Amino acid sequence: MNELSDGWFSEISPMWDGVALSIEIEEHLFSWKSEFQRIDVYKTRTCGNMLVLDGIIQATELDEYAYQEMLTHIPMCAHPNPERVLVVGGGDGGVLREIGRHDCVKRIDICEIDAKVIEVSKRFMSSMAVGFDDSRVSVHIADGAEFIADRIGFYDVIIVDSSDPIGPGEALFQSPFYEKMKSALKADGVIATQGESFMLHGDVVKSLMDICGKLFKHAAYACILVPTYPGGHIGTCVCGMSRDPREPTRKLPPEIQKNLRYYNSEIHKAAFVLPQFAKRLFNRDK
Ligand code: SPM
Repeated sequence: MNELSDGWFSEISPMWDGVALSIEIEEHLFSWKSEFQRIDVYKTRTCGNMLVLDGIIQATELDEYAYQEMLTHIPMCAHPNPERVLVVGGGDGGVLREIGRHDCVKRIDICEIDAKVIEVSKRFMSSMAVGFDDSRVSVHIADGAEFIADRIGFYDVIIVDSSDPIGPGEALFQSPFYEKMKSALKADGVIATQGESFMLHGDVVKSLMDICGKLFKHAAYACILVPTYPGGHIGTCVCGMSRDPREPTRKLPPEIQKNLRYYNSEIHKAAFVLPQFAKRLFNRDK
């Protein structure tokens, strides 16, 4: 099976072997081979513009809000007063857009390895890239693990919005990176990382949860429904240095909540309720 056939894009990966999500496209808007990966943008028939890296769907205009809101507002609301926030990856700007809704934030650093992803998102995915317009944002084009190495005890919240662990995102799923993130957090810091799907690749999610369980006082996995990710599902691994991130410490004010489509305080708590096989997988229940 080819990635492009009869006007349809199919997402093919060994991470979901033998299964492929297909989306009907109207136009191939952009294609570029950067230093790190192939970047494609499609105009789809029913999902708006779609950003694809190395053949893997990163975001569609139809449903990007679900992932970006949950990956952002869970850690941000688990922390009582996040002032310094770091995004690793997230070059489309969607997570920046969500962080920017929080007035308590004073500084937002984003460390994206591939400058071309930012450039392309500003051109074709403007509803997400609007996040770069916030004056609190500083952009760093660098490797995430190297960037955080000398920022000891600096951040309240770190959000890792990575691609899958095949390609430039691979190191972001390994223990040394999590050790560096822990060092870069303040004593009451919170992290949230792209946690993959326990339905499709339990081994990847279990490895992530094992790493986090050893390093952090609290580590938990929250589910997010995203129709244009394989299986219609992804998760986030959320860790707290001192407090349990499953419980929001702040409720978003009505003027912010009214602009959100997925996150609220109820789903913050409910997203951490796991099916039995996942509890077993994470050794939370035999
Ligand atoms: N800001 C959006 C960037 C997307 N980052 C996550 C992409 C994950 C793509 N693969 C999902 C595979 C399902 N486990």
